[in-house]
Amino acid sequence: MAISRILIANRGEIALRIHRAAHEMGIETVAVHSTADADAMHVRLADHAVCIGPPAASESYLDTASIISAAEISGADAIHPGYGFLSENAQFADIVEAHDIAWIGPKPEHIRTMGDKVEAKKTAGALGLPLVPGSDGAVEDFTEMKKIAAEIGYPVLAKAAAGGGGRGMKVVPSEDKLEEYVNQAKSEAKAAFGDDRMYLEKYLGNPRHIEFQVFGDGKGNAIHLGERDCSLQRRHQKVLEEAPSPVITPEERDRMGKICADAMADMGYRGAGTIEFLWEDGEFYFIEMNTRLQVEHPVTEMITGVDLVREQIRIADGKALSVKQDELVFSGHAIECRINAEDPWTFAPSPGKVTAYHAAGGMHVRVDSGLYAGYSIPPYYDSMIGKLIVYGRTREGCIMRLRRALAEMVIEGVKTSIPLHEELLQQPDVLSGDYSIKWLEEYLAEREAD
Ligand code: MV4
Repeated sequence: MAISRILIANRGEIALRIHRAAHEMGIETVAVHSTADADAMHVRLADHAVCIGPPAASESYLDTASIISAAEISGADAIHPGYGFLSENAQFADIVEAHDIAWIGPKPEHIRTMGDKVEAKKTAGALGLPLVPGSDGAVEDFTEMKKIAAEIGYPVLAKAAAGGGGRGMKVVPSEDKLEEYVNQAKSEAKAAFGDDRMYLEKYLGNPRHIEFQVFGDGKGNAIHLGERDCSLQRRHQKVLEEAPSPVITPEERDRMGKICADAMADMGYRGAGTIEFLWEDGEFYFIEMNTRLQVEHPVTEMITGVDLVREQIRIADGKALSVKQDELVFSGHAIECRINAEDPWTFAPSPGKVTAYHAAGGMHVRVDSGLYAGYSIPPYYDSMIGKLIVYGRTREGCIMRLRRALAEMVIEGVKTSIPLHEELLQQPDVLSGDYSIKWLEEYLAEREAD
């Protein structure tokens, strides 16, 4: 039976994004929401809405039993998890499938494998992806660790197998600090994940973060949709993303993209995935794979014309990918600015009532947001309230249009990161594309000092 009613197990702009794709395919939607989100735009637009609990995510958006019950009572035949929340929870994916509900996501086994960073790296290496030099799996004792670190060469980076997003990570400058620093990372990992297995990598001092979008049909066919450059980030939160990367040539894109797509075909990967690399001195080094749709997916959609959520739904419905690799054309440039309800100087969250709202528009301008005048941004969740995504035939044209669009945006009543974006788009290094993962935090530290 074809998918006819999708339960959206998420909130905010991504819930709206999924609703839009579903309705364009003639599929009904079920919004599940906490009491704090009863007035959300996607809840109004959805065909059905079920309140699943109080504001705390642990009692609503992360409550698997409530979500499965909502799917059963509303007659949903599929669940889309969006990003965050339950999107990379293999056990939840198992439960969904055990209830004969289509899971709009990767096979649970692949979510599980990639969630364990040691397993992910082993798998990636076996599939032919280039790795950061480091230990072959988790390392137990310090004598062994010192031997491996000496071989790799200091500085090394100790990473938690259960980590990701920068937690349980520590740079070790020299052997005399190894035991102390690894023990710090271990206790952080133990507290955060209940798992303190550690592995070692060569520490890359000034890399870019470049990730490839991939898609598999779960039957041995896979494509790549090029890369995104997400180097501009603060405290592991991306701020602005672009596609293509300013430093990747078409030849390099084809070469690495093919390596990624072949790897996904080999593993029988299903659905959307992102293969994350660090890039330094012209070389790619695999670090992690995300088995979900990502916040920044629209920049890829802008330069390929492919609706990634539509593809996710098609694949979950047993259909083929709607585009073949040799039909894909990468055209022009796209940049996304994440708009957060926060102070653009201190980054303090700024929830509250939106007293006026006007979205930018015009050619090649996309605003993904559930905001409207009179809406109250609840204080319980992530501060991202929308995304402005702009396309141009060239990177320069894209930046000119993005500045124009940012100037058109009106969000009153709360502070937003729009002024930060306007400032960033005046910086010579941003304009030239000459930035690494360190650039933004160094820039903000200088701004602080001035
Ligand atoms: C690294 C690295 C340098 N060398 N691995 C941060 C979170 C996790 N996704 C991997 N991370 C890093 N791994 C080696 N061998 C630097 C980072 C890193 C980082 C990576 C991508 C984007 C932003 C970052 C900010 C700080 C550190």
